[in-house]
Amino acid sequence: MRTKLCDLLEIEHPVFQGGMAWVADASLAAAVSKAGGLGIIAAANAPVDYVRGEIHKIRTLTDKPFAVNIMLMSPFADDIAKLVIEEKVPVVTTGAGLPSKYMKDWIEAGIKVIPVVPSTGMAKLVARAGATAVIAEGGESGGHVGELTTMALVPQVCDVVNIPVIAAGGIADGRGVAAALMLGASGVQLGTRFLVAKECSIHPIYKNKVLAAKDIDTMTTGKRLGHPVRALKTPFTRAFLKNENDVSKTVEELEAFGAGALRKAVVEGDEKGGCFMAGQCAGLVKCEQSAKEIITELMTEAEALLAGGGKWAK
Ligand code: TUI
Repeated sequence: MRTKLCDLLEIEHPVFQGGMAWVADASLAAAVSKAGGLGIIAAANAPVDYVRGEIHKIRTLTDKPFAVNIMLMSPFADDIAKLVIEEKVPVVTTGAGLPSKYMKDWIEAGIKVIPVVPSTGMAKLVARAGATAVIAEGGESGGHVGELTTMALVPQVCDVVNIPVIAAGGIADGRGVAAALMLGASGVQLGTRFLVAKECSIHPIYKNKVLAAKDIDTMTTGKRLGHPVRALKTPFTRAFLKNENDVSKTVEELEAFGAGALRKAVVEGDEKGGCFMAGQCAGLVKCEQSAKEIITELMTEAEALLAGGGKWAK
């Protein structure tokens, strides 16, 4: 299945792999890009040398297009913003903030800029600033989430911008892909499904938790900090919520409690202290597959559903 997004980015399938912090490295991104989607390296909170290394690595693995995701709350965001220009990264996605101050330089450098937007207001703003496309991410997704749901957000964003919209949040199979295209999206971004890709090197305990998760097994914490995060319900998330509801705990204490918890989940598989970020669609994720198998299955299922209705896909 091809959409205008495929021509714009020179990819075969309109599928992005989310730029998941601590998870989305060059190996996973290369596997997705080789399979015809857009692989994304997460800069997350990592320093510039790590991200440079991953960019160099992906170039040894594939000559297909890829992206770097810049987490705008990172203390290194300014350095990574310069790095992507130096390294001539073809596509940049952003999350957890407004990328306005960087966009002019990126666009002048020929970088395609695709910000995650949680609202129509932000979508209009980045479109006016020259974004190539926007990712409309609903609060069903894992990690740092906005308020609106994918179902409500995607068509409203499609109505206010003239650039392609990529739907994210709650999509894990071909039904989600087909639905997103019917809402007006030109592509999809999936995180949770790619957590269990064979080429995804997170701890096996993390993968097993995602595979075992049911519909109601995620929750959000961190509203009081201004950046709610969705993760699997574990001793960590329950303890975090308890602290959050305890008015005697300061914001600094809460931040300190959460620090390092994602790394503990991804690297150590720490069932007690780890924060296992995942989306509400974890219950749809049933088995480990290669990135190629995931993308092929998504496209085959969506095409079958859209046969007949496919004429509406943009
Ligand atoms: O960024 C994400 N997901 C993430 S980032 C992350 S790392 C992290 N860890 C702990 C605490 C906080 C972050 C884990 N998952 N998704 C994209 C996304 N962007 N979702 C929501 C937004 C967003 C929110 C507000 C984008 C822009 C925005 O602008 C508001 C403003 O005024 O800056």
